[in-house]
Amino acid sequence: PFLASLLTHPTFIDGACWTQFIDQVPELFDLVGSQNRAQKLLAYLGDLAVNGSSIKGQIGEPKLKTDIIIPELFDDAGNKIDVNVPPTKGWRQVLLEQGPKGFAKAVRNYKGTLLMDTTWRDAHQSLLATRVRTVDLCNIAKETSHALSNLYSLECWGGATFDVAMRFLYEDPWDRLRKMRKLIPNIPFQMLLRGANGVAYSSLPDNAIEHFVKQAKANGVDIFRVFDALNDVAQLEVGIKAVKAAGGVAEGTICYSGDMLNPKKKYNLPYYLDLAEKLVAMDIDVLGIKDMAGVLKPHAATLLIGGLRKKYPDLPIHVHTHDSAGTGVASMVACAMAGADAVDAATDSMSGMTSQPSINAILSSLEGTGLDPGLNIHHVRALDTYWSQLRLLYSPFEAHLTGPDPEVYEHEIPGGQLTNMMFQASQLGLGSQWLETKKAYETANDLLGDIVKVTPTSKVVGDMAQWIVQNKLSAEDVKARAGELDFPGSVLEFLEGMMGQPYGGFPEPLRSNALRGRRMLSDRPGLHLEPVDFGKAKRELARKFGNPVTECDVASYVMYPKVFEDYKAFVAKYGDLSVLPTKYFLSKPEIGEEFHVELEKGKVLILKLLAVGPLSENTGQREVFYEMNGEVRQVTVDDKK
Ligand code: 3PY
Ligand code: ZN
Repeated sequence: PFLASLLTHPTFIDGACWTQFIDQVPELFDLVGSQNRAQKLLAYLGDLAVNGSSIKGQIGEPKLKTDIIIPELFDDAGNKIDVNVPPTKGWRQVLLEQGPKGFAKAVRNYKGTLLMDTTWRDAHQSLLATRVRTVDLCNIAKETSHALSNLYSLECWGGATFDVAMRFLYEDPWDRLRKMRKLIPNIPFQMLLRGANGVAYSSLPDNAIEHFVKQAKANGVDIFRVFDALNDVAQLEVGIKAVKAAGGVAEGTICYSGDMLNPKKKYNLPYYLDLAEKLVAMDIDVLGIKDMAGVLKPHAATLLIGGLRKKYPDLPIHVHTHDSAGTGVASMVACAMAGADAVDAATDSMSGMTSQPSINAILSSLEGTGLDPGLNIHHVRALDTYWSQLRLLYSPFEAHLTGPDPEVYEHEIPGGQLTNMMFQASQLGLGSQWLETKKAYETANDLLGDIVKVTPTSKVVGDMAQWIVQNKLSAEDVKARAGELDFPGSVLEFLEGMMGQPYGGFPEPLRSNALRGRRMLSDRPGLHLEPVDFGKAKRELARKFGNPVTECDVASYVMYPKVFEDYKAFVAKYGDLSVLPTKYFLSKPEIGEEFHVELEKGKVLILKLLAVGPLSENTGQREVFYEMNGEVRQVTVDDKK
């Protein structure tokens, strides 16, 4: 039909030149575009119907069998709130009107303790393998903008979400950011930036970080929590400078490690106060304390935040924790009492254990203290009904945590990693070996010099722990045989200095013995990396995938070249699947079950699976029949089973 319309179109018959023709009658190409998209979507749905889901990490099908019911919000007089009208102004307006310093001042002057909601990033990174998709965030966005209008921020980007979006969900993380931003104009968006590592697993050239942060700010991020996995100040500075240059709020962050209450431990109060001083010297807007493993006990929190508050009366302090040991609420309340300006929490259904502490538990704990975060508890609860349904939708990614892990004070495994490692151990049926792996994690950490453990150094320790278990090594074996053992790649990279310099230096002679002549950096890796040639990267992308190439594409490619290329290849084959409801992204529909996909505004496909044909012995393929907007369509699929 397209060719027929084309050949008979008057402009075409008139002999108008081809490019003018494209400009004048784009509707014909829209038609082709959407038919093409529909066909690609069918290819995905057909494959899913024959071979099942190929989404990495998925076990089984979603437990939720119905559509998610979107909660309604009511005002104090009992009237339903129309979420389509603009929400109440929030802290983002303060930021837009007064800039980062004015925002920081206003936060400091606020009498309550503000909250950051981590549900859209860390909570699902920690509980559901970072698998929550854009469509499910956007579906609750307007309600969120009304219900949580007084949030300090909504953490919704960065950390692992960036690569997981492309790698496993076949989504463009930038597209997610823009969509969320459009729907939530009033709450500051916060991202997690791994300092000089950007959102990758080792250092990038400085200009890559600058370019990335500039795009992040331009596309919607307001507050950047900048940390370094070794608390290496030189590495932190790269990220902080990039944020300040882009005009974002620089939340310079200290990673809390070990146990400040134990005088024998390496990281003590003077260490943290000294680090804070170095961050303040970089003119940060907010000081972040990041307790990635959930080992900041309430009394330590009182001493740490109390000490910092006394030293820096005008600097906003924002604290992050995980509830792995079950002390998250107590610790966040202690921080609030000691003078923190903002603490982190997650919606109840997505809170607890390796995630953040429950928002309602914190709200209730602060009631009557004069530190009220300024949120409507009924709205907070209403929103949670969405997330409790969503958790069932994403049940294939559950790690089935059963309770707090009191051993976290010993092994110090960060929340997200703890879930991943438990998940892997349970998938492999390694019940007792899991206990061994946790012990080996401690051993690996000791061997590496008791380092700060968070992405990417936590991966180094995790890889080394698995290697110790697999090779049945003791600490003594590793030390004695370091000159001949084949260490995991990430461990060598760490020892080379590619993740920065650890506090107290590298362990010797282990480092020299393990590296055996490889490079040994004593300053920051960025000084040794060639700056990115963005023009060249753009030309490469144009050659591989055609024009237009956006700055965001370039940023993704620079951060994760292979992941980006694989993502583009997937999209070329199956189209943009971010519009497909999650239930049908993860599992096939019942025969005859009707569902809708809005390809773009106003272009809705009504789909129904009619039949999956028999296996052809000759080709190893099956025909899958779908009804699409009333017409029968068929797609041929390789049966991979
Ligand atoms: C990340 O870097 O993704 C983290 O969540 C670290 O805690
Ligand atoms: Zn975290």
